[in-house]
Amino acid sequence: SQSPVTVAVTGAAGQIGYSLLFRIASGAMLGPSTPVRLRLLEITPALGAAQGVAMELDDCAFPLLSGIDISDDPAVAFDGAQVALLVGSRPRTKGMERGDLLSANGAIFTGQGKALNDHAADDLKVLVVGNPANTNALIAMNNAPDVPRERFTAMTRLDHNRALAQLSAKVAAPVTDIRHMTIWGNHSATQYPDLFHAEVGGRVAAEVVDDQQWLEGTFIPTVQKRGAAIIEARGSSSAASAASAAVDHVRDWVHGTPADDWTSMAVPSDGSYGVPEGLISSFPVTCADGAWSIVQDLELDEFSRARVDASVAELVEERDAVQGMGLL
Ligand code: NAX
Repeated sequence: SQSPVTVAVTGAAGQIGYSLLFRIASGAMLGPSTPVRLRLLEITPALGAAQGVAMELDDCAFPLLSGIDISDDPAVAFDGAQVALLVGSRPRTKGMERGDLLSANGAIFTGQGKALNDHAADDLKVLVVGNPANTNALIAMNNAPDVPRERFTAMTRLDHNRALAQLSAKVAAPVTDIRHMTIWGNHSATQYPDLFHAEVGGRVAAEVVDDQQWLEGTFIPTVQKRGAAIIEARGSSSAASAASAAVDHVRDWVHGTPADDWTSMAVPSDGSYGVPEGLISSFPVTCADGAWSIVQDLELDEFSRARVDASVAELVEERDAVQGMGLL
C-alpha cells in the first residue's frame, strides 16, 4: 500500500480546522487510496482543544489516518510536511487597524515561512487560508528562500465556489454545466469574479445571463461580500465551506483539474495579465502532474481590466505595507 502523506494544518483547534481535518482524514483531499499523517500546529493555550479534536479524529477510526501529532512549535509541526495548510492566523478584532493586522500576521507568517524552509519535505505544497491570505502567503514565500516559489498559494477557491453557486441559481443550471469560472486578484472585497470567460453549457455566462444590471449590481457584490453575509446570518464566519474549498484546492493541485475546465488559485505572478511579478494574486489556473499553470491569452475588456487592476492595486498596497515593516 501507499506510504502516508504528511499533512500539516495550523489553527487546528479553530472553526475551519474542525471541518477540514475530518475531510482530510476521510480521504476527500488526497484520494481514497492515500493514507495521511496529520501534524497539527496550534498556539500553546489551544493545545488542549487541539488534543480534543485529535481524540475525535481517533474516534472516527478513519482507515486512511495513520497518525496525529500536535505541537505549538512550527519546527516540529512542519517536520517532513508535504502539504501545509496554513489556516491559523490573527483575526481582526475591534479597534484593530489594518496595519496592526498585517504586522500581527507578519510575525506568524515570517516564522512559519522559515520553519517550512528548514523542516518541510522537498515536495512541499503550501495553501494559505488565514487572512489576509494573499499577503500572508507572500510573507511566508519570501521567508522560505529554499522552497520553490510556485509551492506557495493562497485560497480563492471559496470565492470561486460561491461564484459557481450564484451563477447556477441565476441561470437555473447545475454547477456541473459551468466551466471556466475565474476569480481575479485579492481574496477580499475587491476580488473580481469574471462571467465573461465562464461558460454555461458551452455559452459565455455573461451572455446567458444577459443582464448587466444583475452582473454588476448583484452578482459581483454578492460574491465579494458573501463572507460578511455568512457572519451576519450565522453569527460566525464561513467554516465548513472554507474547509471544503481548501480540500478542493489541494485535491485539484495534486490530482489535476478536469481536461475541459480550470479553477481559481492565488499564485505568485509571473507577470501574466500585467500583474506584477511575485505578487500572490488569483488567476485562472490549470493543474497537471502536481503543478499549476496560469491560463494564458484571455482577452480582458475594459470592464474586466479595470476590476482586475483595482484588486491588484490593493495587493500592491499590502505588499508595500509589509515590505515597509521589513517582513519580506
Ligand atoms: P478561528 O479563530 O476559529 O481559528 C483559528 C485558529 O488558529 C485558532 O484556534 C487559533 O488558536 C489558531 N492560531 C492563531 N495563531 C496561530 C499560530 N501562530 N499558529 C497556529 N495556530 C494559530 O478561525 P477560523 O474560522 O478557523 O478561520 C481561520 C482563518 O481563515 C481566519 O484568518 C479567517 O479570516 C480565514 N478565512 C479565510 C477564507 C479564505 O477564503 N481564504 C475564508 C474563511 C475564513 O474567513
